[in-house]
Amino acid sequence: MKIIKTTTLFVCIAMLTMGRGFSQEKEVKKLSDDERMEWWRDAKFGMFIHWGAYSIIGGERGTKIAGGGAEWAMDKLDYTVEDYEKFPQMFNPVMFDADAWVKMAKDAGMKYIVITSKHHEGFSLWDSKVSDYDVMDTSPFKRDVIKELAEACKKQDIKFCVYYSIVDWHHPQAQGNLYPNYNIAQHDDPSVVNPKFPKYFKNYMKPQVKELLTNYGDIGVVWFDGDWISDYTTEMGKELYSFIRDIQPNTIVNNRVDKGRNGMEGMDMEGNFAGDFGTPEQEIPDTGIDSAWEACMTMNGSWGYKPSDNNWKSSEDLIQKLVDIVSKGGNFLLNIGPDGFGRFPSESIRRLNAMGEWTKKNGEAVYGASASPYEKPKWGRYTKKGNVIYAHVFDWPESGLLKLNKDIKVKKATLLTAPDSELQATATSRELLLEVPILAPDATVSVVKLEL
Ligand code: H79
Repeated sequence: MKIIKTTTLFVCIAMLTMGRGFSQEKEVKKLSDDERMEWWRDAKFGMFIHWGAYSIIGGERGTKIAGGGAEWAMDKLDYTVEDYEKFPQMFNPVMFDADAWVKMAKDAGMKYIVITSKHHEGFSLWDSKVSDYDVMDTSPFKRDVIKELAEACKKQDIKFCVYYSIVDWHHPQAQGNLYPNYNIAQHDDPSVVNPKFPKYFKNYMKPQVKELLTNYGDIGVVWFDGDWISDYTTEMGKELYSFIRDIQPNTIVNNRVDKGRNGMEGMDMEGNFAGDFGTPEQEIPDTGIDSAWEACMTMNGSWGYKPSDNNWKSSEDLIQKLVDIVSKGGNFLLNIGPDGFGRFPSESIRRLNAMGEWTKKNGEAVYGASASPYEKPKWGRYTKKGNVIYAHVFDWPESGLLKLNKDIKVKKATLLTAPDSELQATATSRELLLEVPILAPDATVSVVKLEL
């Protein structure tokens, strides 16, 4: 990561918007990289939202069901650009309620929201002046989704962030001209490029990103995707990164803004690449990583709404994944795919509720915590915060004795949910044995607080 000196430069950003909410002039203090990343490092848990015209399709066309993510419906179900346009033309999610969405994220213990402002399909969910293929001009809905969500986030004090796809299957200067004869094997084929792509980058993509950064208040993160296409270059990536930081100096940008990402594993290869954090997709690294990273993951197997996919991860699994990620120094960006009416799937809501119950009781061991210096124990994970180690126990010991790493010099041990009753510890030559109740305090992950 780049080191930038702390400056006290004050940057004046005039946020001129048509509507209410973000039309104030604001003095923004330019933060050091460390300060800039602080909220994000501490947040640990965010909500990804994949929502677009594909949410109407649900990954199905006649008897055909798209394999993998349903947000790829246009490509996987062989729509032409013209055929596909009918979906944005019917996008009318009358049940969309930004306040309710944000509240569900907050109640789950999530600290930020990343919404797909435009996915690969090319349809923009905000009032874009450089596009007619947006929610105001193409759809009967005519409500600026990004604005409503940004305002709801501001009201409920949760960071608002946007996903933006570099890939655009609709724009004629991007991949739009390739349909319907485009197939998945061509997506990263260096010979399949649009010579006009630099025009799309300059006259469409950058102005769109600028709109998102000027009309909707503070943007916590800009989360790019589609970095793999051969049309997109590292020069464009670096230009885009500084373009964003010039508009909003404290915005965080993921590493898919550049070309350094090492596949789905998500961290950068060796080299000089722009971007503030790595983006493992649908996987969690085996061990801790020293630089900033965020694992994004689906609750079933699809990012976009896909009712045929019932392969839901259990709430227990999701809570343990959150702990696993935090114990390795990362963030967890967990996805929701609302349907074409604007509803979260009930299966997702149930899982959010379970995670909220757990984080409400055990949040102290997660938010602001970092990777532990100790080896991964057999029964669970460790996280660390200042002078405290939290032992997250997935498999509660039937013996009533929890085996801790012998290097942990415990001054005081308690269950996180019972701070008044101290637990007894006995050191042997090989381990530290902690006497714990026979019954696990939490069915999913019980947390023991170890003050050093
Ligand atoms: O938005 C979600 C997915 O739709 C998006 N990223 C998450 C956050 C995503 N798009 N594509 N992929 C994930 C998988 C891409 C796999 C790739 Fe390839 C392998 C891209 C290039 C090589 C698949 C195979 C696409 C082209 C060839």
